Amino acid sequence: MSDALAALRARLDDLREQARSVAAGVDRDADLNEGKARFLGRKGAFGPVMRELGSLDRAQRPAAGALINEAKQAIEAVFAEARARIEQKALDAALEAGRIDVTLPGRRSAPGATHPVQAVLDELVDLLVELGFALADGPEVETEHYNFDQLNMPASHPARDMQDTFYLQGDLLLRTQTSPVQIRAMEDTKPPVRIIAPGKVFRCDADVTHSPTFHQIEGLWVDTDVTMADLKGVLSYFLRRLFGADRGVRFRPSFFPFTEPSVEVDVEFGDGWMEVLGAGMVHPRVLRNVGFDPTAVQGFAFGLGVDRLAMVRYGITDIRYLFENDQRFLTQFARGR
Ligand code: 2NL
Repeated sequence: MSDALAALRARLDDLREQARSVAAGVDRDADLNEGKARFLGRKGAFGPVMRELGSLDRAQRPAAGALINEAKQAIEAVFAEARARIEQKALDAALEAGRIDVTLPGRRSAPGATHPVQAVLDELVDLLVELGFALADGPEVETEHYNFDQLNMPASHPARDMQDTFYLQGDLLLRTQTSPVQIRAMEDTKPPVRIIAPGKVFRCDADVTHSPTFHQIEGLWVDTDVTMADLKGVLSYFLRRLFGADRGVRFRPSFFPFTEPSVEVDVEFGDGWMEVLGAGMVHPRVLRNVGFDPTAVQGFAFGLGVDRLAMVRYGITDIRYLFENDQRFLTQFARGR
C-alpha cells in the first residue's frame, strides 16, 4: 500500500473513531442528526477527504474510493445504531408511562335503585291490575281535542289557560292528564272498558310542591251497570290495600268537568285526613263524545298524583328532589349492598 493510501486509511479510521464517540454520546434525535451531519452532511468531514481524492495518482483512486465508501458505510451504521437505541429508549419511556397495573382492584359499579316515583307507580299498577284493570297508554304530545274538548272542558275552562298548559305548534300540547289515553281507548273499543292509564303529565307550574312534569295514574270502568256504589267499593278497597285495612276513607263532593257527580277521596292518618284522589261518574257528554250511549252504559273514573304519594310514603318534603337526579338522593332507595 502506498504512503498516500496508508495516510488516507489512518485518517478514515480516525473519523470512524470520532463518529463512534459522537454517536455514543447523543441521546436526543436532534443531537443525533446534528452529529451525523458533521460527518456525512454536505459540509461534513468527508468533503475535504473527497477533494483530496483528486490529488492522488489515477491508479490509486479506485482503492481510495473503496476505502472512503467503506468508512462512510461504517459511520452510517454507527448512527443507525444510535438512532435505534434512542427510539427504543423513547418507546420504553412511553410504555412505562402508560403502564396498566392489572393487579389493581377494579371499580365496583353501584347497584341501581328504583326511583321512588317508579316504586309507588309499580305498586299502584300491580294493585289495580290485580283488581281487573288493564294497562293502557298513549302519546304525551296530544291535541286540544283529546286533552280538553272530548273531556267536556269548554274553550273558556281555566285549565285551558296558557298558564297551566304547555302549548306546542298548532293545536298540539303536552298532555295535562292521562285522560286522553282513556278517551282513545273508549273510541277504539266497546264497553266493558276497564283500564288504567299511568304516565307522565305536564303543567306549566313549578315550586316546592309543583313540578312541570309529574306522574298520574287514572282509572276508568265503563259497563252497562256500573254505579256510584262500585266507585265507592272499588276505591275504598284499593285505598285500604294501599294504606292499611282499617284506614278511614271518606268521599267528599267535588267538581270536575268530565265527571258528574264528582268526589274527592281522603284517607285518614293519625293526625287527620289527606286527600289522595279525585273521582266521579263519567259525564254523559264524555260518554257521548266517544260514541257511547249514556242511557245504556255508565262508568266511573278516578285520577291520582303519584309524585305526591311517593313524597308522603318516603317523607320527601321538596318535590324537586324527585327530579334532580342527585345520586346522593337516589342511592338512598337502593336495596341491598
Ligand atoms: C285528580 C282527579 C280525575 C278523572 C280524573 C276521567 C277520565 C275520563 C273520563 C272522566 Cl276519560 N274522568 N278522569 C275523573 C275524575 C278525577 O282526576 O285529582 N287527579 C289528580
